[in-house]
Amino acid sequence: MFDMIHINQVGYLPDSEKIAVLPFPAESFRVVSAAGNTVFDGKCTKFGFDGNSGDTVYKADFSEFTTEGEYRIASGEATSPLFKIGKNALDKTLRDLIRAYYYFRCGCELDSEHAGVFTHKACHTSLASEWFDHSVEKDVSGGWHDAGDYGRYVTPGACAVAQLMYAYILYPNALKNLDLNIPESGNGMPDFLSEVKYELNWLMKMQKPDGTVYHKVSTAQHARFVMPEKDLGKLYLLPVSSMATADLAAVCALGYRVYREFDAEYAEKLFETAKLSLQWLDENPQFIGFRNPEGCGTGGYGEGSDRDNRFWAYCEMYAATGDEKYLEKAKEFLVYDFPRTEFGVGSIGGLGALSYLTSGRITEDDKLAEAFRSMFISQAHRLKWLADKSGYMAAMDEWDYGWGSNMGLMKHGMIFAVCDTLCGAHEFGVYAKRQFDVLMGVNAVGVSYVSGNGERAIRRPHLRPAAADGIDECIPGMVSGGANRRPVEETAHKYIPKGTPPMKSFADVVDLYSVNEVTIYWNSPAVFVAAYLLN
Ligand code: 9MR
Ligand code: ZN
Repeated sequence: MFDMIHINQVGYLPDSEKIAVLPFPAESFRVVSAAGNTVFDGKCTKFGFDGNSGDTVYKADFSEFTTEGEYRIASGEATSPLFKIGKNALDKTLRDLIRAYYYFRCGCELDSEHAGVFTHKACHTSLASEWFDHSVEKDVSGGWHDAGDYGRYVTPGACAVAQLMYAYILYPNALKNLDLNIPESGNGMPDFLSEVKYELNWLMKMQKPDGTVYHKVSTAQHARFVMPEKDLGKLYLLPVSSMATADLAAVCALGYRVYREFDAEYAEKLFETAKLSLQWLDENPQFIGFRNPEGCGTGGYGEGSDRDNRFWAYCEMYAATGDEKYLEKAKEFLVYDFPRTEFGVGSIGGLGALSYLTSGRITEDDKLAEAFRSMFISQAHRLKWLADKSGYMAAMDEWDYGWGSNMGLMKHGMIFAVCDTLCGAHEFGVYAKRQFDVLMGVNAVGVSYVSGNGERAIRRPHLRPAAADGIDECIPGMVSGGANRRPVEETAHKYIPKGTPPMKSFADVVDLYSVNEVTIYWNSPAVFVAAYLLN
């Protein structure tokens, strides 16, 4: 085993904090240029034992070195992957993280002009039938595949587009002028919003005339590892849920706020869609959960309650309209004790709080706004405490290393960013950056969890097109689920021996869906954090 130095493998903005982690005893380190010259010398500091990795780590802080260029960190014989220092060091990563959504698109051809080598024919374009009444057929083509599988599920889709729209609301400078090279490029709307619109259009198709919303559309079982256009199984619309109904109302009301300035007619359509679902929610307070019916094996995304979803929907409608009756409704849900700082999937009340704080409707000593801010701040204090006691500066406890742990990591980054941007708690900003560094390689396996970004980036995610396309190179910009201390696959122990510490419970292996899958709602919090850093 060779010694490896862990670093953000894409790099650092010149003035940003820069800390490499060495999981072995070291007194000093060097910053070495790509050409092999030492350009900076520094002393390491001992951090000590890190429980989640089992490593005793040393840190190399070279924040004061700001010269743009490409470097490695070296100490003795050990080196780090190559990384950049520069104003543009993170640009490709942000763009790739967003362009990943183009690769997730369903229902259209991905052509070589926009997809490069990762083309495929239009997929999943046939009509879908209701699961319990096949005679009811509907066109619900479009949207993004959820993940490594080809299902399209409303609640995770709503969560992803909401996080993306909030990234846009809070960090427009990083996003509005991006040229994403998608078919809509040049149409007068920021490319970022055109990509998000692709999913919103699909979400609206999932609404029934009475305002309720189908929970998902998928084949009965997950497809084999084939290209999407080869997945020709019959498509089914699965029963409506009150979570899907509330989430659709919420994202459409949010979309109304975001798209109004670019396309009034589209914004109006979003608004009418939101109103229809919200009206159903008003008249139907009962919880309609979701469980896969017998014979359906695709993603379930069940939830135990819809109160957070309903709370979020009313908050968004208030933000969209300023109508106090929606605010009163939202407040009614605050008697329940769902988390107020969760940005989804599954628990989404934090988006209601974000909605209120960004509504432009809060007054100077607004009590509710104060309450939401202090909830974000107290959550950030807890997370800061975790990050400070982590050798890798990860705001993660042992239990956070479960299925999709990188979503948790990035959502914690979002909390820190929100504290800086909306709560006046600027001391948390650097912690958002540190979570991003962890994702990009400052972690116990020395892996960049974003495909195509970093010398040691993941290459074999559990992603059907990436595995079936016969192309060795991986589709870029995909965020892997990451370390999972309880992988569910029978073969997992071959790659991750029993007793492996939580932060090391990772393997870049296509079969391990509970470790190395990718999803639209694991990319979205990473987009949010990267946009925060680049705004
Ligand atoms: O992300 C989900 C994870 O939290 C659950 O434990 C797991 C099992 O229900 O399902 C995950 O979601 C998957 C979904 O069911 C289907 N698409 C891929 C998702 C990520 O693995
Ligand atoms: Zn498809």
